[in-house]
Amino acid sequence: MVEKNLDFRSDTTTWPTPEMREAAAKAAVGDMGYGEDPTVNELERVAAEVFGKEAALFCTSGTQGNAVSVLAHTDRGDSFVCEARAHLYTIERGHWSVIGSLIPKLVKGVDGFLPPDDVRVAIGRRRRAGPKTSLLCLENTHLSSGGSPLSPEQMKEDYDVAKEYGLGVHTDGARIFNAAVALGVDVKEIAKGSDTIQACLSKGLAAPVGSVVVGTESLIEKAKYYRGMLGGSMRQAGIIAAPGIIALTKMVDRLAEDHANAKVLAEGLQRLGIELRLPLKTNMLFIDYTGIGWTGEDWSKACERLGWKSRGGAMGTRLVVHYGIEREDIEAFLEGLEKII
Ligand code: TLP
Repeated sequence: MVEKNLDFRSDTTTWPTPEMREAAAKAAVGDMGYGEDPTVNELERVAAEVFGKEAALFCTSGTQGNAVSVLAHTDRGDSFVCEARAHLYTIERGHWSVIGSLIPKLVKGVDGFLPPDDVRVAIGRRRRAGPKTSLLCLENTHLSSGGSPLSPEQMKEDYDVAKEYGLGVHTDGARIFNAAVALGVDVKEIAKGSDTIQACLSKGLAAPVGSVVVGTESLIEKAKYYRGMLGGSMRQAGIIAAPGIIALTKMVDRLAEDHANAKVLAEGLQRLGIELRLPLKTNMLFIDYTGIGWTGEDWSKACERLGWKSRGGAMGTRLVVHYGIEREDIEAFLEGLEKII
């Protein structure tokens, strides 16, 4: 039985599965600072294997995973290239600036994809006199373009440009498994286009806490140093790592259900006159209810009446479909909404 979790705000709101709760309770633990937590070590082994990379690092969150990765690739004062609306640039409190003293060079993406020529221009600009550009950051799926997946071919195109100029590549793969499932490819194929990848365990995969960073031994070693600096060297963390192992080994394929349910939701909303601001690609919808004359407050109140959590913005809002939301819940939501409209 899946515990109902009628919350459209984000897939960060997912609750652990009963199996995860049991695994957490029974997890073997040790001091992670000494490298002695067997469950954390196992999670890192599994993560490296799943992505086909040499090593992995368990981090407290996606933000921490991105921060330690960016720091591992760069020296203070370097610049890095990233998409203009990338989560790590716009939302993560500027760790790259505050801790890394890094200078961002922004490229406007097309559905999250950075056109290779624009990446070249960004790297090349002021190359002789400007700061050293050492890193290209990608985001897959790309949140601001509606959860767009980047294909292995797209990743490779940007990866090749980065390598032409001697840059490292980091991917914010908070939802990289949504990309793999939507594209029907093994995540290893996507991972080939990046030196490090941060993947969240606590979004669609439903683990309660954490992210993994995967990459080469040497980059992971550097990232580990920065994880310690950022307070991420936890102690008996096996308790939170155990659900992470289940996330990686048992929760990936079911993301297809979320994508299918998101499609049912999108079609149902469109029938009611609520538009999609961006094409649906994976598990998130960006909707616009102004066409039916609704305000954000109308939307929030309607959702509250129907027992759902969703915050309406002035022009529309984001709805994320995830574990804990099933087909019948979407259908009941649409029926209720129709009556209110
Ligand atoms: N995204 C969250 C919010 O920003 C709170 C969300 O609800 O979508 N990369 C991407 C693409 C993300 O979407 C997020 C979180 C992160 C990184 C950061 O992960 P956490 O929240 O674990 O630090």
